[in-house]
Amino acid sequence: MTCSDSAELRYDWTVSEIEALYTLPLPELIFRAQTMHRRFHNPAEVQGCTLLSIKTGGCPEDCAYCPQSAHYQTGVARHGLLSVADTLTAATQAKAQGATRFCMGAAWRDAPQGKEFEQVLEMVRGVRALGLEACCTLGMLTPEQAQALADAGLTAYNHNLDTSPEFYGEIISTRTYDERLTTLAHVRKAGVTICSGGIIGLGETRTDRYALLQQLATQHPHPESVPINLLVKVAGTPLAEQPETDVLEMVRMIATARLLMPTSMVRLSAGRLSLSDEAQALCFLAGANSIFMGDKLLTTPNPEADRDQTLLGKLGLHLRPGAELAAAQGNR
Ligand code: SAM
Ligand code: DTB
Ligand code: SF4
Repeated sequence: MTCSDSAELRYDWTVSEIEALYTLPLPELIFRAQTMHRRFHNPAEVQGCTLLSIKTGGCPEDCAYCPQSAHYQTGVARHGLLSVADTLTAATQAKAQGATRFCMGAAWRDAPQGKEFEQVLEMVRGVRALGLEACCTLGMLTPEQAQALADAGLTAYNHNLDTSPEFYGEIISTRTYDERLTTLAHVRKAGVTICSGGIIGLGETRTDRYALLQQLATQHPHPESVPINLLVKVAGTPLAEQPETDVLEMVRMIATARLLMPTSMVRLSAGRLSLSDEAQALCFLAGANSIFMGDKLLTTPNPEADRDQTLLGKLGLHLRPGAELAAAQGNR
């Protein structure tokens, strides 16, 4: 990115400006988003990320969408912290399947102190040693924990804002929006990049989506990574019977995120099993440039690897090469 490009980035977006973009005629919105996308990213390239649930279920938080909350009976089997060896085996497989980012998720309210945290640091060092980007999502962090993760080489910390400040209390009662923002500030201060986005389909209004996007796009710098999730409805959670969300809302959300945060990775995250190939193609046209690969997200299903290979092949898109391959290609 050149200085003149970065000078164009804005951090003062108003809700009415965001609404004006989100509600553009769809072809115009996609055209503008794709034009912006091409200024900062390779339009034929998609980053593959792989998720691993390193600690599953039994979470004390009550996030209404989440199969891992201890407040709901969802049938998700609880599992304590995985070993470093098992985690690195999964990371090695992810790399072999073309992923360049490995994301480790733990169903904790806040990251623990002591031995378990040391184990996570060891995982981060191991993932980085494989040449992969390492991302963690462990709940709330203290400034010291954020620094320790930075020192271990963590690339990114995922901590979603999920929805608007106004609607947040309808979805989660066990923590506040401000607590979320505080952890993000600790992560930023430690020099780890931020992965923060949200979910659509929770019963929020479009205005809630504009407000979420405003929260993200007024951070300075913007989150380097913005995952946009479509609710995966899980039996036993309060949102199990939520009405279907029009997939074009996902496209509008991605396109608007791309326009507001041009240099960020916009990740087409949970919910791809509800999207046709055509809907996913529209998401890529709208500026999404990353997907989660592999047949499982954290606890819910995701498209099989061969279906994704076929989809990317049909669209003429390719996975972003890993650092080793990119260096080899550069040396040719
Ligand atoms: N406990 C950590 C936290 O909340 O930050 C990390 C794990 S949590 C599963 C990470 C994100 O996954 C949530 O913030 C939410 O946006 C997304 N997520 C969880 N359940 C989902 C579902 N059923 N459908 C779509 N996205 C979901
Ligand atoms: C994000 O925004 N989505 C991913 C990742 N960040 C950690 C998680 C999606 C989880 C979907 C529900 C599940 O599989 O448990
Ligand atoms: Fe816990 Fe995260 Fe699920 Fe909320 S989203 S219940 S914090 S694992």
